[in-house]
Amino acid sequence: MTEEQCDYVFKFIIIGNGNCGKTSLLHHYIHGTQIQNVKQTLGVEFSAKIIQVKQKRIKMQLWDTAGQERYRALTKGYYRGALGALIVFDVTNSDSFEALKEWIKHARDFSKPSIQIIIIGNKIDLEKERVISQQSAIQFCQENDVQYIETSATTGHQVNDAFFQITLKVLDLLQQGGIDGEMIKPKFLTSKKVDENEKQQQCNC
Ligand SMILES: Nc1nc2c(ncn2[C@@H]2O[C@H](COP(=O)(O)OP(=O)(O)OP(=O)(O)O)[C@@H](O)[C@H]2O)c(=O)[nH]1
Ligand SMILES: [Mg+2]
Repeated sequence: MTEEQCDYVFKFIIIGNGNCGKTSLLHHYIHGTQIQNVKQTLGVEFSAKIIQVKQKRIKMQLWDTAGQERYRALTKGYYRGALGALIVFDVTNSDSFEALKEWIKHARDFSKPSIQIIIIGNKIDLEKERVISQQSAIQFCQENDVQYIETSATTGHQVNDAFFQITLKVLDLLQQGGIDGEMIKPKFLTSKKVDENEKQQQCNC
């Protein structure tokens, strides 16, 4: 299926502290396998996947960002237009959990307050090293009005569900009238509009 055959294009950002498994999760989602020798993301990497949800064909644009502090200024530039954020933390790392509040704020400040958010507690295969309980993560997410799911990019546990659920949330918001439908049509539908806008801008000069 090509983008032209899709009903909508949704932009998603994948954010969270470095080393919590963002790239590994995305790789598992796209390829269905565990990534080998994953490298720290430098800046931002783009992937895409087309899925069908509630009889709608959706192209997911997936922007995997570097979690390292030094890339923060660069990655913020990619939040614009995102309809959904997958915010990942590592259940074996309390710093990554404590940083969630700031990541949620970034998502809402640098895209739109209406951005849909799912928090992903990753690396649940490392049971013995776990320091953030499921209960405390659920409580945090309830208090901050965001969804929660636990995954393992190593075993693949609930990886598809995480991406599916955030897409569903965006689609629900769209169907409730909370998103401007014009903004999310496939490129071939909007390119004409862009051309017209460009012409108009030229005329005004
Ligand atoms: N055991 C286990 N290890 C994982 C899991 N997910 C990722 N890892 C490991 O965690 C390390 C970091 O994974 P990445 O996917 O590079 O993390 P990231 O969030 O993309 O990191 P940055 O690109 O630096 O922001 C790698 O060694 C992975 O193999 C998981 O679910 N379980
Ligand atoms: Mg990465």
